[in-house]
Amino acid sequence: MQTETRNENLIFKIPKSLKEGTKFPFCPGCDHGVAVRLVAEILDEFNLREKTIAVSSIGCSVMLYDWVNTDCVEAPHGRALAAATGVKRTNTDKCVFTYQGDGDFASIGLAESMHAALRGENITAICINNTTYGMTGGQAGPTTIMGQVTTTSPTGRNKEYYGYPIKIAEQIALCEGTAFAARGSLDTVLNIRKTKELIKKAFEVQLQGLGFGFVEILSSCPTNWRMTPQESHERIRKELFSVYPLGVYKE
Ligand SMILES: Cc1ncc(C[n+]2csc(CCOP(=O)(O)OP(=O)(O)O)c2C)c(N)n1
Ligand code: SF4
Repeated sequence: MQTETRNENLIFKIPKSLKEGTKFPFCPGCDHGVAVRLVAEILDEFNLREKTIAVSSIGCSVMLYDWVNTDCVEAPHGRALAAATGVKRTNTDKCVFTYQGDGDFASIGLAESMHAALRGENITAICINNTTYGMTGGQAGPTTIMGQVTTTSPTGRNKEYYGYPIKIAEQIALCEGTAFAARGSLDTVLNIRKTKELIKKAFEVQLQGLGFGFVEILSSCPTNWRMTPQESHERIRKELFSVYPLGVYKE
């Protein structure tokens, strides 16, 4: 008779920093789930679960509050980094991070985001760039690329009517208070691994008290892009990498 051998290290486990038994809150194939898991794995690895206060925002990223197994506050409508500033300044021994969409971070809350970086707040900020307002139905957002068709740019984004997209990581890197700014992607396993290293760095600078740590993550929105998950990852490679190059912009 054959004996079954199990290598426990190869069995996928839910990080302790995520609540077990929570229903997957995102659309099938959405990369938000991968991004949240990476953050949770890092909190586990740094043994930060008991010391962390998460700040969720508005948009699909708000689902973080149902899922993360740390203390959490919600600061909707672009105010995540303003709220996180207060949370961190009154709890200097805690690890504080925000989890925001590109619309929340770079349009609705651009002033709050930019000024937190300029002030060098000792906070980690994660921004999911899916080039659209996901939760509200796929409208054009600050990161919608030129020519992209959305529900509010039915003939594609053009400079005359909509202006140009914002390159968030590059802009945040220009702020003097920024200690770390980078852009990763979730389109392949390799890029997921690299993105995890970038998020780790953004937490490390906070733990070392160096200032604002930021990672922008290129992420799919299969529902509003009207694509399969596979096609969405293809789109990231074909259309987004040239506009939003991956890499570290400030360290
Ligand atoms: C000032 C303001 N305008 C509009 C809205 C409506 N709103 C709620 S969620 C959302 C989309 C957020 O999109 P994004 O941050 O890109 O996150 P995603 O849903 O794509 O993850 C919008 C526009 C709002 N909450 N506040
Ligand atoms: S609408 Fe888009 S970003 Fe939001 S959960 Fe669905 S696929 Fe993800």
